[in-house]
Amino acid sequence: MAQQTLILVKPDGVQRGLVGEILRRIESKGYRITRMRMLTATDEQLASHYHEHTAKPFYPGMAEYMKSGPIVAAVVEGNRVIEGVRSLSGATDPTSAAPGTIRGDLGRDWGDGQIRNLIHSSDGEESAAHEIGVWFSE
Ligand code: FUP
Repeated sequence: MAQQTLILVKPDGVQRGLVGEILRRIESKGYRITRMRMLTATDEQLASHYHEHTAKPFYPGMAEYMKSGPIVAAVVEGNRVIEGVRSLSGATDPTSAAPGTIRGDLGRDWGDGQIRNLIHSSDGEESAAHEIGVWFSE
């Protein structure tokens, strides 16, 4: 089976009308969307998805941001898709993310202290399997 990754178009991406543009970049690269849903994240889903970050000082603010509106969760497939979608996404900080990446082209600092970087993508096979289970549990 082809490798799978989990992506989230975060609330800023949905609110700004960038779902199509973000998914277009992933599909145009040649990867295949095999599952997709729009939902509003719960505290439980976020705590599981971000289990590595829940004890960090930025977590409460990030959780509020992630619950601030609907998100789009998708499973994306293809050979080396985890590495490929991370590369398309760009660095965590949208101000310094390279031009040509989703975060670099479409994101910025909005001056409220919260990193709003449009997309999440899994960083390894283990996290991809865990995260697919968080957002597609049924
Ligand atoms: P990334 O893998 O690029 O999505 O980034 P990380 O896993 O390091 O961080 C996950 C999310 O935590 C980021 F998208 C934004 C948020 N974060 C903060 O809000 N503040 C920080 O100092 C670091 C990360």
